[in-house]
Amino acid sequence: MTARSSFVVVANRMPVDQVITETGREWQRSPGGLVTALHPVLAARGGTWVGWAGGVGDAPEPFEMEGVHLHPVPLTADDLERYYEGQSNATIWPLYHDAVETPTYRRRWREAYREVNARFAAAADEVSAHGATVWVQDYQLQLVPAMLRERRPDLKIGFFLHIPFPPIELFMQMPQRAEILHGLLGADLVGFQQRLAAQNFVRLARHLLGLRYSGHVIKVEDRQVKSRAFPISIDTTEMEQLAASPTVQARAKQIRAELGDPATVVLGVDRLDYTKGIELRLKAFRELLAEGRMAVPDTVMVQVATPSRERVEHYQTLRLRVEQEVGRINGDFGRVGMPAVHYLHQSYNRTELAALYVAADVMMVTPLRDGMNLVAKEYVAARGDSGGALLLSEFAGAASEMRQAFLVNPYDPEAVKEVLLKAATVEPAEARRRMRTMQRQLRTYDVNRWAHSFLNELGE
Ligand code: GDG
Repeated sequence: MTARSSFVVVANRMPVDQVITETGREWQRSPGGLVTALHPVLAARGGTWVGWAGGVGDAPEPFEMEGVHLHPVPLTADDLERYYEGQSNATIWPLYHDAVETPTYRRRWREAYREVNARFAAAADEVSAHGATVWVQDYQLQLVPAMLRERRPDLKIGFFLHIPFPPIELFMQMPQRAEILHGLLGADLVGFQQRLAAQNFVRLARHLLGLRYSGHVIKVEDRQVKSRAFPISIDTTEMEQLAASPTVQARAKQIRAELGDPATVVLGVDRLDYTKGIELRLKAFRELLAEGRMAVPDTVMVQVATPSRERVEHYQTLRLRVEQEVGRINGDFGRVGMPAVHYLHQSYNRTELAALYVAADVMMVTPLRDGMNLVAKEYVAARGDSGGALLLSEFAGAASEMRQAFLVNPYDPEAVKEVLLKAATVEPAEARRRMRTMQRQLRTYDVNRWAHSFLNELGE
């Protein structure tokens, strides 16, 4: 008999990873803001997290960890290929990011997406107590709200989209468009990163389904669906404390020394994803070196590109292009023991990431489109010394809040170069002023605040 909870989170991934220890395999809570924010709410209410535990075939039995019930949903190898890599990451992901890569449409992927969403909805139904609040997360599960409401009209259902929501013209390409829209409209509250996205959604409901709306409330039969923006944030205190710790401070110094104590360290930290604008960042750096406006070893670049979605074709070709560009820059401008770009296709722990943030003079965050971009926020929180400069794309959700960053249009190569030079040579007093304003904002609006605003609006 499964325990039923009054608060349930449904997400593609469970917030835990299986690790191998001396005593065998065990589960560990995975790092990340979403988990940190939701854990207290879940623990206080004996809540349940429904999600995929990783791996294919049979799912582990439901278990409990740190006061939270975990309810794994199984995925087969076919599901993984069609629902996850296919429909989620080769259709929806590129389409919702302004189609910066061409989305691929496949009937079999759509069918798998429907089947897997139904499986998640059934699991959420199973663990939800009467009248429970269920919070569904992200683009992999857009059909779940309606599927769940169909089974359980007693539930209060919220949905949050972590990635951008596209303009109507782009959304209309999708073969499954009405089904997805109906799916989302099964929620009582649909949350987005940005106000414009929430507005797009309301207008789309009228355009595609002829639904009436007033302000941010859409009328769906006898119900009301609210569409609002809730910009996500980070656990600001945690990052501030981590970055200020003696271990991180010492490691940051060591990193600078290992880089040859350059005057300027330029940093990029991203999942290796074509939306993140890694190539344009490298090209800007190459051209500045070629024009003699920057020079090695005075300036060096570090690019962490965490491996991501490696079986999806767009990601394989991106990796080739990025590595070719890195090779070209180092071939042209590096010297023995002194590369211009330190490229790291690896995943790091939080301590090392924080040390990189502390070590960097300019943080380049240049996505072509991004729901929010937490790296930008983490960098700012990590700079307790109020040093450093954040170069930020106007197309990241974070740009709406972080107006004191060095904002740039990533599609304009000359602008990227100018702004990079400006950020690298900013007067310390001005850099501090910019940083402090952004830090104040991050301290008030952290990830806890985000979760609570959403849940309040949902009527919790
Ligand atoms: C999606 C949306 C939205 C990166 N490398 C390592 C590592 N990271 C961590 C960062 C940061 C997170 O991963 C990445 O978050 P982002 O927000 O930058 O980007 P997405 O992964 O695309 O996230 C995005 C977000 O959802 C939340 O709503 O902001 O727009 O696309 O926290 O620090 N963490 C560790 N090792 C690494 O090598 N431990």
